Amino acid sequence: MAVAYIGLGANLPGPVGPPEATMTAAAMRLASLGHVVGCSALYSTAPVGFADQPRFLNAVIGLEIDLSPRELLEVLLAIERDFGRDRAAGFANGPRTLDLDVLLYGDLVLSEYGLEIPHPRLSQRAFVLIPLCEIAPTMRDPRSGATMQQLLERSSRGNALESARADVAQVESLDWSAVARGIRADLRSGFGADIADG
Ligand code: PH2
Ligand code: MG
Ligand code: MG
Repeated sequence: MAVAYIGLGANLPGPVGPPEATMTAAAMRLASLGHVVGCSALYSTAPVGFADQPRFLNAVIGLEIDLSPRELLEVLLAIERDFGRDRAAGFANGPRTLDLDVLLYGDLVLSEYGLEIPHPRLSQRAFVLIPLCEIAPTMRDPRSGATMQQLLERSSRGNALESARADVAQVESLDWSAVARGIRADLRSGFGADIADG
């Protein structure tokens, strides 16, 4: 068993509806893969890397799973496809119906074809670090030894943390809250009860 943190992102409508519907349905799919140890709020984020596209919705979920990193990647790619992701039609940093990234997998450091863990751009991306810090601020990046909180502070040293936070705004979503509450209810009834609320 390992605890993996998965980043979710979406900024195009897909088969189940707008990005908000995709994110909530994808969160339920992820929850079914293992035992959820953390679920962030939903964030509306300014696009990074390619500006001329809609804002993204982003979130992070922590999952205790019984899958190898490669098996997890394959499952995430299959879920992306189920939610309309067409990699042949897309491009790097471009718009997508659903993006599921392995951010961390325990303290594993791995660099293989198509799979780099921790995620290579983890430490630069406020849209990942802010939701990660919400659920696991003291977790350490196995490469640098820095905590997620430290990575967030360092990433926004050039521009102010305030402006990084303005680009990553928590959104109220009844659907997402319902899913997150359901996941937390599972936590309360299971062995993750100590991290249920927050
Ligand atoms: N994903 C990217 C590129 N840029 N920007 C935001 N705000 N959120 C994302 O998830 C995102 C991005 C490539 O995966
Ligand atoms: Mg990504
Ligand atoms: Mg991806």
